[in-house]
Amino acid sequence: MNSVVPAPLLAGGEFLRAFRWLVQARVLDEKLAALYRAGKIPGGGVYLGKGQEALSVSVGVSLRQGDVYAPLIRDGAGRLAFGETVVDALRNCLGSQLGPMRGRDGNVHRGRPRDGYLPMISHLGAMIPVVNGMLMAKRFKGQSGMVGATCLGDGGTSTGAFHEGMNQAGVERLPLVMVVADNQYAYSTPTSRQFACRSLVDRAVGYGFTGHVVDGTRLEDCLGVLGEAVGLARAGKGPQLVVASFLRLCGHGEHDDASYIDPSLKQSALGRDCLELAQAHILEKGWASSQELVEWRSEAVMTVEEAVALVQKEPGPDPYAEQWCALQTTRLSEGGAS
Ligand SMILES: Cc1ncc(C[n+]2csc(CCOP(=O)(O)OP(=O)(O)O)c2C)c(N)n1
Ligand SMILES: [Mg+2]
Repeated sequence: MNSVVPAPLLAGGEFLRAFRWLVQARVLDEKLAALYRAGKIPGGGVYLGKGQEALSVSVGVSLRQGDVYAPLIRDGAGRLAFGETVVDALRNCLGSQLGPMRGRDGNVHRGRPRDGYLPMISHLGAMIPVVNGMLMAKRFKGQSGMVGATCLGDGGTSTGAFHEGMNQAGVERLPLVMVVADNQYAYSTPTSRQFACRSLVDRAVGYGFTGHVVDGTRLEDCLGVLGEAVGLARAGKGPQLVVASFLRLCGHGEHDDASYIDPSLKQSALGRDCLELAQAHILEKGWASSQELVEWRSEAVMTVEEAVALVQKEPGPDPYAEQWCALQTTRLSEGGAS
């Protein structure tokens, strides 16, 4: 059954908290793009979340300690809201030995599994069975009240891993919140070449999930729907599928100019920038002044600049001196020391 419950009214404080993570994530992304163009990112690509931060941050703020979160490449906002620091993100991207993957990764495959924050394997559905496995392990240990959330793009829903993971979560009635970011393209493939159902939320019925749809450009709606979906999963109401619609406001990665994106989509409601809409919402509600919005952005810029200055002085990994475990939490590796 698909949810038709309207999003609950949000208090300003909750909205502003999420908004500030959104701004921090946008500013961090902008810096990463600049560093990439300057040839300062040793590990490869930079993938931005521009346009989908409202959805991403809503996942991060809806989870709590003890939950499992497996973000994907466009989830910088959710990562920060779930507890990743700007310094940790930059250490990973700039190859610092002190980063969460000890300088072995270089972009988005970072995490801290002991904190329930999983390093990404792939963008195309591989994390669903991993989250399912963690939720089942917690269940076998007698733990309850936790939720696992992971994200996927529209293209990722065409994969076998998505089907297997969804089916397993449905059969086991796991507290999984599956968040689909339908950003209209998988690399350059439009959704018309990706699926033939009316909406991806229709798939919820087939897998035994409760389905939710949300306008991913509106932070207030995303917070309401994610809060509801996470609450239902936590209360033992089974797995939840949230499908959010918006447009990817950037290339697939910083190497891609996105010239194939249909210009009419950019002009449509899907093409609105969630950051601009959230700012307008704050001003309309009187929760902050224009001056405060400017100051918050400046603070976010300062946080990023200070972190870059710190991390750029840190050493990279020394291949002769170190053991090859990628994770900083080496006890998670086979035979690893504490
Ligand atoms: C098995 C495999 N095939 C192809 C790729 C390259 N690839 C990474 S992301 C992506 C497109 C994903 O599109 P979507 O799921 O819509 O997510 P979005 O990029 O829009 O966030 C592709 C083709 C890959 N990582 N793995
Ligand atoms: Mg997509």
